[in-house]
Amino acid sequence: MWILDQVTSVQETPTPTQPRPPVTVLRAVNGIVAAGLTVGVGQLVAAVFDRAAAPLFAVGSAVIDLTPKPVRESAISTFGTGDKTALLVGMGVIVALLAVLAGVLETSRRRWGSALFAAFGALGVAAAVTRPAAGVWWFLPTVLGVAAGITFLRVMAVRLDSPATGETDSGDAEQGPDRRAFLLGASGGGAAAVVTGVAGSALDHFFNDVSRDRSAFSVPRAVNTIDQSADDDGGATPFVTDNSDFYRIDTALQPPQLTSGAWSLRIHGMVDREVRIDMASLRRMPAIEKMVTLTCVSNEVGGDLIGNATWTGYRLRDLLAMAGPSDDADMVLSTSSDGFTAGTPIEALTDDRDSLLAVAMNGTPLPIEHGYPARMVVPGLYGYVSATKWVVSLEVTRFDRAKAYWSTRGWSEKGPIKTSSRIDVPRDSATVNAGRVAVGGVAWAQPRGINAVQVQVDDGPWQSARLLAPDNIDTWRLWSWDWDATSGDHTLTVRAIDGEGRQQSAVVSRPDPDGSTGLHTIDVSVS
Ligand SMILES: Nc1nc2c(c(=O)[nH]1)N[C@H]1C(S)=C(S)[C@@H](COP(=O)(O)O)O[C@H]1N2
Ligand SMILES: [Mo]
Repeated sequence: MWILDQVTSVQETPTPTQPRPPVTVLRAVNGIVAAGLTVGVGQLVAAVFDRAAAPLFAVGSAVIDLTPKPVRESAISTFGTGDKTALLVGMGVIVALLAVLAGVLETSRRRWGSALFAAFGALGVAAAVTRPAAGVWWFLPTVLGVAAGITFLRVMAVRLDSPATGETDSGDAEQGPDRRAFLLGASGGGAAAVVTGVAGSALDHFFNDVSRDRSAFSVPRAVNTIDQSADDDGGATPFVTDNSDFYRIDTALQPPQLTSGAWSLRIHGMVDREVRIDMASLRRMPAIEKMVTLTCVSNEVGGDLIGNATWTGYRLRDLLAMAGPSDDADMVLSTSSDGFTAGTPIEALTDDRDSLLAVAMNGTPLPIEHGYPARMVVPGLYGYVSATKWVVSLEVTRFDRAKAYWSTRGWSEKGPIKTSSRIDVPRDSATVNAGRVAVGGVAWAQPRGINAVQVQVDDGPWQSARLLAPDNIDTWRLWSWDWDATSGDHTLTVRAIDGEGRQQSAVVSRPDPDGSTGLHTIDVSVS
């Protein structure tokens, strides 16, 4: 009878013009909108302090710092320099799934969704306040964001569980929630999420974006001039890498925004006197220009985490001398404004290789993602132990006292660059016509330089490639070789001999802990 009543009452309900979404879907929507509001309010509040204090940003940065080495390596080899986009997309998906879960769980009687929000809020707060650069207020964006999210989630959950008003006389429970009121609230919440998010990024742009500062930055004139002319003839790869093509590797989810006026470099630790140098005093010193090829320790054999540029900057030797480093010191721990650190042997910064505090790259102010307004450039060492971008502090110390970012994550303390070489043309798996085929690529062994490059076809003899100008010990060297290709499938292998006469290692080893080895080979079909 009771069931019959139900059926009857449902049948008596006027058929809606559109199919109505089940309540569970509405609950899921509630969770999504509440999460959007959390993120939006978090962005907005963070814009006032620091974008890095925003909940998603803080959690993403913490994830980067806590990522185990094998995962990081596979992320870099899968996504390359798109690893951050991949992380953001992945986080977005996870947040959306959690939001749906929280929405479905939250009812007027059960506050499980709110609890989930609070738990992840606590995680966000923990991530924000433990960031190396965190200020005392960095908990606020997450707390206010989560408060907004939970309030919304709660109000809407209660609304979903109360019957539609105005139809209280009969069968109200079967009417379900007032969907119109819910959708109104959800659109309002969604709009608020978008408005706070957009306002947050606009404010962040207004307060924190340094592109205008960068455009106004004039590149200092160097006291020396270098010969920029490169013999690109037969070169498969440009000798100088365009800034826009230069590989980017760092732990920053978004590059730090540091104006040249706000920037200063503190030199401290085992020194006679601590010094702080701002941009104005830096610019009174003589600037020099130098071509240096940067190389990432994560580069696989044949990989492209390497680039060559002309850097303009100031000798780190002179800057360190102002502070008077102690003879007992053997390391300089450089710190970036976002807390990244690198530990560099002090002699690499004080010997005659002219390590730089660079402010310009290929004649333009440093691109923001390459360290604006100042970074280190040290010939001969992998980037992770030397090339600190957005550098703000140099602590003169010892390897037995201080540990740098990657040295605490399973990478070697020291990172001299290993001799390596790469074939750029033909491409791997290419098909070429029989006859004369131009083979070419790059070889590097900074700061020893390259003496020779040799190419092998299948198991044949090693044959000398032509080395192109210029011949710098701190940059890569372009090479080319004319191949008289015969039809069939062939394998080409390249190897380099460094400036000290040592052959590149053919032993295959992974990038960690101190750089990959092995010879680059490509397969070519000749028709
Ligand atoms: N602040 C900061 N500087 C950094 C890093 C970083 O994660 N943060 N990564 C280093 C690494 S591992 C490399 S290989 C070089 C890459 O410099 P690029 O991005 O300008 O090519 O920067 C180095 N400097
Ligand atoms: Mo690197």
